[in-house]
This record gives sequence, C-alpha cells and structure tokens, in this order.
Amino acid sequence: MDLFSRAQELLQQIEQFDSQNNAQAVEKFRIDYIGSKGAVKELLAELKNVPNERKREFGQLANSVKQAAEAKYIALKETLDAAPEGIANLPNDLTRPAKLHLAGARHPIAQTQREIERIFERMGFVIAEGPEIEDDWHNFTALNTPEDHPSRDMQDTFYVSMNPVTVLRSQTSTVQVRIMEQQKPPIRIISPGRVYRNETISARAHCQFHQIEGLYIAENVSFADLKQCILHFAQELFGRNTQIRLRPSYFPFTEPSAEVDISCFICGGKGCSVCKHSGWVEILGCGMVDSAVLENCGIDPEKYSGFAFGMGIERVAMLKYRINDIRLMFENDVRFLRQFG
Ligand code: 2NL
Repeated sequence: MDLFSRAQELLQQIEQFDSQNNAQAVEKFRIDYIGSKGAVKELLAELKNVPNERKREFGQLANSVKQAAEAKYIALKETLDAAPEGIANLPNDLTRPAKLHLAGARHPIAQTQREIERIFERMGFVIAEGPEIEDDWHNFTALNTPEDHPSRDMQDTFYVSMNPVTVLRSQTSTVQVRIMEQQKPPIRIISPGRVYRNETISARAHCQFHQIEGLYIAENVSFADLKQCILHFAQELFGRNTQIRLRPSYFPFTEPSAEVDISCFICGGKGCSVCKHSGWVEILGCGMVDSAVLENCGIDPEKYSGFAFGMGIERVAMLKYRINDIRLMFENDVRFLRQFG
C-alpha cells in the first residue's frame, strides 16, 4: 500500500473511532495514534521516503492526519469527563438483580409500647415522660411507700447516691407524681418508659424493663370507670371477645387495689401452656389512687378521685409474640430482631 493510501486509511479510522465512552479505550486511542510510537509519528517519519516532487503534498496530508487525531482525542476526553462518575467502569450486565437492601425495623418493645399508647390516646390519654434518675420523694415517699417497705431495700432498688437519696426509678409513677404536682385535675395521662429493679436476671425477670402506667383524676371517678377502661383496653389489644377478671391485691399507692387477668387469647379459656391451663393470663395491676398520694401531690381528695394502673411492656410483648425468654429483648441479636421487621 502506498503512503498516500495509508494516510487516507488512518484519517478514516480516526474519524470512525468509537470509544464507547470508556476511559481505557480513549487512552488506547492516544497511544495508538498520537503517542511517541503511534501511527501519526510513523506516518510523519515516512516523509523522507517520499520523492521530492510529492513531499509538499504528503506533508500536508500527514499533518491533517495529525490534527484530526489530536482533535478527536480532545473530543473523546471531553465526553468522557462529562459522563457521570464511574460510568466507564459499569459492569456489562445492567439487567442483573439489585443488591438486597436490609432496612431496619422497630424493636418489639417499641412496637408493643406504641400499640398500647395508641389505644389509650384514642380514649383521650396524653403521653407524659420524665427522668430515669429520681429522688426518694418521687419514687417512694409521695407514693405512700413506708420507710421500711421492702421495695426501698437496696436488694430491690438501684441507689445512685445515699445523700441525697437518688435512685434509678423502679416505676414510671414518678412521672405521674410530677404531673400531679404541676397540673390541676382533670388529669388523664399514660407514662411509658424504662424502669430498673435489682432482680436476679432469668428468663422471666430482668434488672431493666419497660412499663406503661396510666392515671386518671377528675371529680367522681369510680372503680366502675377503672373496670370499663381496662376492659376496653384489653379488647382493643387482644380482641373483641376478650374478658377480664379482677383479683383483690395490694399496692401502697392504691386502695382498693386489684390484679387484672384477661381470658387467654391463645386457647380462648380452654387451657393451654400460655395460661398454664387456668384459662386466664395476668396482664396488669391497678386500683383507686390512695387519698394519701393525692394529698402528697397537692390534690384535694375530698374533691377529686382517680384510678391508676401499671403494666410491663415486655410481658405484653412476650405474650403477643410468644417469646419465652425476656433476655432476648436486650441482647439485640439480629436473628431475633429480624423476626419483627
Ligand atoms: C404493676 C402495677 C401499678 C399504679 C401502678 C399508680 C401511680 C400513681 C398513683 C397510684 Cl401516681 N398508682 N400506679 C397503680 C397500681 C398498680 O402497677 O404491676 N406494674 C408493673
């Protein structure tokens, strides 16, 4: 092939070159055509072999090949830089399935807490929260707990300091005492939150757990109001056919007091392992707020009365999701948590 034809061929190759916007292909173009050992350099080196009478003509042609190659290279670089980052390195198979996206989910305690909150919110209760580190007054004294009551014992409550007495709250009634001290009745609040008790850790007990307590104070609040409120709550959470059973009990802060069972939502009362073949499952404690507690919080017990209740959120969650060990709630093992997504 003569040199003129070779030059024409190069010109055509340069014009038709397609890098597919690939950085490596652009670099290869530079090396093959305008690099120090490239085709353009080779072509120009041939000038000495061209007969004198055609040197001028060949020189012009070779020069236009050189300019075409340089212009092409600049154009290739520009489109490459303008392309989104990394596009040149995309894997070939754009139809492959996307990577699995692992989204987080709420902890079963948080899900259960929210579900309980929503039921009471629909009845007009307002959420109230407060500190986890409390003084002796809000955790014990205002709640009518005698100086020698076992719950004050260091075996039961975590003391942060002795003088002044400061504890990790053992119940969220502390928040309700604070609200009663600040607000006039009617008061209708629920206080969810973490509480601490110095328990030996086992499948059923932990030194930290979550509670929701409720408090309703107004004129003429009766035990019948308490019963109906709890019945409605139980039917909302466990189903329309749920029944409740009240057993007399004792708390320092309520009088009278009761423990509430629900008809077993697993076997419907026939008897199973969840209700230990009794047909009933304990779900919360409650009672009419003791007049001494109202007085301690600056509320006139002659004018106002009220009811209160408290339940463990883990206990409800364990029943609902059939979890048999409370420790699973605090280990944050993803194999456990993923079951609640
Ligand atoms: C339980 C029982 C209960 C209360 C909590 C309460 C709060 C105030 C006044 C009076 Cl401010 N009572 N709370 C009453 C009865 C029972 O909790 O088994 N909790 C896990």
